[in-house]
Amino acid sequence: MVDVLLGLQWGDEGKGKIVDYLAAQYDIIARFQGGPNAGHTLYVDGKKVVLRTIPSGVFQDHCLNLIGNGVVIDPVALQAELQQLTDIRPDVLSRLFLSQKAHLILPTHRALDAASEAAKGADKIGSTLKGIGPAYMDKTGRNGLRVGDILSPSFEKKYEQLKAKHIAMLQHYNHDSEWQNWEADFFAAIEYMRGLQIVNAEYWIDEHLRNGKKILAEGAQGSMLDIDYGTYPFVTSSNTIASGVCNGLGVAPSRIGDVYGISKAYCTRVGSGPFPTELDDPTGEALRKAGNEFGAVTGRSRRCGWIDLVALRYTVMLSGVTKIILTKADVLDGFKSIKAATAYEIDGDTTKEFPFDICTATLNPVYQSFDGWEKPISECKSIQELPVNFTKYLDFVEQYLGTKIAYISNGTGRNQLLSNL
Ligand code: 2SA
Ligand code: MG
Repeated sequence: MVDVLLGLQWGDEGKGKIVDYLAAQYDIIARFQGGPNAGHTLYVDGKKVVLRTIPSGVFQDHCLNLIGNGVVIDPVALQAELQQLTDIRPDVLSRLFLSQKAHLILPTHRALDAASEAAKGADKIGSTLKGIGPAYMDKTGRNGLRVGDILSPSFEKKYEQLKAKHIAMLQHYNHDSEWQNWEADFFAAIEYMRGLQIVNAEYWIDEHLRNGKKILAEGAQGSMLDIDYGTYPFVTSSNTIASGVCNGLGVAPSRIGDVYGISKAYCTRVGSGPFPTELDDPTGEALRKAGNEFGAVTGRSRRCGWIDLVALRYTVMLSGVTKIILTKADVLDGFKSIKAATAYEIDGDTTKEFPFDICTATLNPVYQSFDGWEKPISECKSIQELPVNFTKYLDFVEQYLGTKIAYISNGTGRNQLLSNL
């Protein structure tokens, strides 16, 4: 079976720490969507490492790591990341595999991303500007270049053809860019990638599954950024929910096992777009400070607010989540009172459904309040030690979502993860 781990909010739920913990139980960790817009933070031997394209199993000596066909790869970013990793774990390359069907991010994709965002002005998406959107556009537009193409003698010709199209588009945008200065690095990185293990990934996975290997599919970004079900158009360009695993790895639905959904005990969003429970006040500021809410890739400060159970119930439903993992619960330690949105009030009507017109509706969350807890949960070593008020909050969330909260992360430390199984 292929188990899935994904974010249930707008990204940055703390997936890196959880996948690093769960990786011990798996033989293979596979990324199925997104690209270097992801930032999965791990602490290895006390050192902070941010993974962007590489699966989070690289620090487990027994784990193989696959970058699946649903991922878009920036060769330059991949090479830089791998060089940093091989300093820490020299054997990383022998355990890394790339799908030949994964698409490439070209220098001109990055230029187009910047041009498109600049043209949107105040309506900009808040993209990480890594070229993600334009690369996926070329994929669905049937113009893209894939990893397998780099092994063909006609690669440069295909590259020039696609680049010519991009140059025409950039002229339309009339946007200044230095993409010409990025081409030398791009081709050096392509040469580097030719030395990596490029595989027919759907057969590779099938063979491992037949041999009884356990695979964990590692999601990036979050469910509310899904291209189909997120807060469109303020989303990323891939399917971040569980169904993305089938397309992004070539795995049949009948082979999907557990779906681990990660949610913070509160909520954050980076970039533009609707965020119903956002707190643009001192409480939001206190959450940002306590939770150190700044982007792993771009360093951007994250918007903060209370947990949104309407949105969570929606994403738990979309992915058929079997186990919830609640992260950063300790961040709420210092708060006297904690809230959870249980419904939305829109034009006098109350709903528990996530609405279509989320971008235009005037919406007020309906909140349930909880008393803060008597002692810091960061100090608890087991579920039994948790303060009563925290347990009340936990039970409420579990019942609202109708899904088990299997683990609670109560600090950044690798051992600060309480099992509730
Ligand atoms: P993009 O880059 O074009 O896919 O951006 C489109 C929207 O998706 C959001 N997005 C993210 N949101 C949270 N975390 C992300 N990854 C990094 C991290 C972000 C960072 O893990 O910390 O370092 O700032 C991520 N990637 C994309 C983005 O904000 C847009 O709203
Ligand atoms: Mg992140």
